[in-house]
Amino acid sequence: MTEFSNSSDPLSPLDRWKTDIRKGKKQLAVLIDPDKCGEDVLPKLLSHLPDATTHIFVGGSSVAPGVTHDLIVAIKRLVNLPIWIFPGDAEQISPAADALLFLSLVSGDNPEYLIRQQERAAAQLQAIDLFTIATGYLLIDGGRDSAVAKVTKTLPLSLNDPDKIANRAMAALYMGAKSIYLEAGSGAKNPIPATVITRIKKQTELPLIVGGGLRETQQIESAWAAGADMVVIGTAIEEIITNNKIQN
Ligand code: 1GP
Repeated sequence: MTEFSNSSDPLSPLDRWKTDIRKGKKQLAVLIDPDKCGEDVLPKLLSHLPDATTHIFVGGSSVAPGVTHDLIVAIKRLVNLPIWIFPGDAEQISPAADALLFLSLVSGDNPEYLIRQQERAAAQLQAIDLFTIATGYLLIDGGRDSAVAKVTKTLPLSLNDPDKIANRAMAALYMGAKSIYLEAGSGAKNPIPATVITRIKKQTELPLIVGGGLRETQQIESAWAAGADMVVIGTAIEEIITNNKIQN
């Protein structure tokens, strides 16, 4: 692993992001799940990215080995946006990406997603050139069962205990996290509330990613206004394909 990204940007992906944060530039990441988006529909999907899109995230809860890499290579041929891996597990690492969110699921108590997957990832990262962003990943109750909870066999943090959410995020900071990801779960009924976003941003002062259940422009702008530095949308974009809204 080196400190440099694959792009021509002299700044690392993290330093670029922090610079943008200082300038007040909010980020929008579109999540592409290799399980739900094959290379056949990719050109149509990418041609319908929101204008505000700054990043592409690639990853899913259960993706077969090799699929993520091939999809990243295909995306790179079609768009000139930074591609960050948002991995469901260590099989989704690819040197073709610009950065890897090195996640630790600190909301849960399952060692598989606190250190074991990370151990597998570390074994691979020593042999490739991929920039990593250590990220404390917190699953918070979004009002609906989530794939993350199911796959990781962890419970989301309750909104009734905001101190616990804050303490888990602070624990991630003290363990060396460079960013925090507040996740309501893909397709969440209730996105992360503004009060939680504001508190976690204020307390950790780390670059903050927020996702899960965001589909309207107004919701995205509210998350940014509350303190999110980067907002992630997945389902809303996937529906462009599944609803056959894209014309040939
Ligand atoms: C899931 O936060 C992301 O990990 C995106 O969620 O699919 O609900 O947009 P949605």
